[in-house]
Amino acid sequence: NDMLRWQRTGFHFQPLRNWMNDPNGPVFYKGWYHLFYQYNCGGAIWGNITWGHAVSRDLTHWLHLPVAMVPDHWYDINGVWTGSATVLPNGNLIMLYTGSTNTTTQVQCLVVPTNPADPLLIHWHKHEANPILLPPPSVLPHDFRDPTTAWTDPSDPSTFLVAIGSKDDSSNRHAGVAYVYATRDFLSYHLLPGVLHTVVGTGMWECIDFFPVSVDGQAGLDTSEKAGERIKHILKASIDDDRHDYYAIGRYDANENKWVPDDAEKDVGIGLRYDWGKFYAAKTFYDHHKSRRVLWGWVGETDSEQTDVSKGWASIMSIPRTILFDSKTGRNLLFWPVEEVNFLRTKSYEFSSIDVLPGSIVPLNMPAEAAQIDIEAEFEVEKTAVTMAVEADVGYNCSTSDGASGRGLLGPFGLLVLADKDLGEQTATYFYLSVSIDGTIQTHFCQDETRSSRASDIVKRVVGYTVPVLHGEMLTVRILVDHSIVESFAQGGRSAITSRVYPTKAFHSAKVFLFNNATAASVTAKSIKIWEMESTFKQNDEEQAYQF
Ligand code: DQQ
Repeated sequence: NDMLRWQRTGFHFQPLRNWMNDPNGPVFYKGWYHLFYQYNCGGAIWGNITWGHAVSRDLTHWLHLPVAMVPDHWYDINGVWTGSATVLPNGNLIMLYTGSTNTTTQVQCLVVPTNPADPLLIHWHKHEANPILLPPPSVLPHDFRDPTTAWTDPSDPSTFLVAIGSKDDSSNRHAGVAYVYATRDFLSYHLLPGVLHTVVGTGMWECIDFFPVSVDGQAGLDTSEKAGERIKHILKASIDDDRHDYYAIGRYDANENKWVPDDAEKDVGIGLRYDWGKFYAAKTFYDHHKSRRVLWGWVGETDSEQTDVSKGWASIMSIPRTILFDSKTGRNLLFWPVEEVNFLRTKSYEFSSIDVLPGSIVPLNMPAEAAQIDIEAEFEVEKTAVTMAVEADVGYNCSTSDGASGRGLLGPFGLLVLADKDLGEQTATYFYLSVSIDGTIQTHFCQDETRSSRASDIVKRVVGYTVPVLHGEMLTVRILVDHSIVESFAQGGRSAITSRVYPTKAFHSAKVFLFNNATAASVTAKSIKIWEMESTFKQNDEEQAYQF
């Protein structure tokens, strides 16, 4: 029906129909960005996993291509699972992926373009030697998957290293593990002694990603960039137990096959997340065309499987995000929509210096339906209210709080999007300040989904975490709203939150409001810019599909 059709996005990547999950093998090759993804050709739920494929010139407009790989060998008959691309020093491209075999053992497989001269990479050849890597004896057959992009061994340029995620349940460790293999030809592999990293209690590590970042925070780095004084390495794991993507910043010593986190308390699986909302199985690639590292994440549905079947599709990809090290804090990454997203901005609306008094709501008047928009807003909190707060809401936690309807001295305040005119439905993106007795201020950045839809068969939560705010900085937020997805970024991307939302009243008449539910602090929205966003797909347009 009309409402379910409306939920399809205008400028996010999604297949024309059916189920999608993890992004696979993203790469820039001969002038085209390629995105592969876990795809079920047969329906809107997980199963029969193939690699869907699409290409783009600009990471925003996509051409759907035929599926790149299907389960057609004993070693991947239960699914062509997640994998990564590696561009070799000679420019050749290879893919490694996990096959789920006829006995559902997880094995690693090699695939190469049938015609490397084809920039669209339509046809793929599974190597005769497959599977090229089996689980080592100590690893269970279901705990060995998702090979990373390979990087060059710094001490031997003809050797490549690949990480694979696993789990170690010996002595009740329930540890996530990253193994590293060395290979010269991608056909025979040698397991390096020890492990790259492991964290007790975090369970299976899916979709590991491992890459360098420059501490100057300027440009992205090639995956093979050697470790050094000005370089740190990021290790990311998708934690199967809680379905979130966790990363940590650390140092890599290739000789020792060891990566060590800067802060053991913020280790992989227990510390920072790429995104505090619905976002999983993410993967980066180095875009040598624009010298940047780009992140894709799978944003699943939070409605019921039955609804997914009725609408005929499930899942969206996040907006591709550039990743940089935050040289100002030195403790986190920055996630920001790729610059090409700005080129989709059309009509704009600007507001400035709007005072939002404690307990008030201010509509932002825009003539059009605000269902496909990009918002940038800056807030300033009344200083005296903050300095007079002796102690306020220490221990506040987005996920256990009352969300946007709660009332504290210094929060919540922010924006309501996809709201209907009487606010029966609304998705709130907000800040909330807490002050401890010694005067330390913590800023929480949260998204409240609990009133995003009147429908009941939906998971609705308050999500978010604290975000670093440096002295003299305003509170800033960017929100991408696209029908059934709200992607928010605070403080230039120090924190990101993605929500899936399914308005039943606000659809076709979505509005934007400012709100301040604090009891003590007045808030000024210093500047707000809202852009309508161009559609990159025509809704349900079969013509967009590649003809062959
Ligand atoms: N999805 C794939 C696996 C991976 C999981 C199967 C993560 O390779 O571990 O569809 O979502």
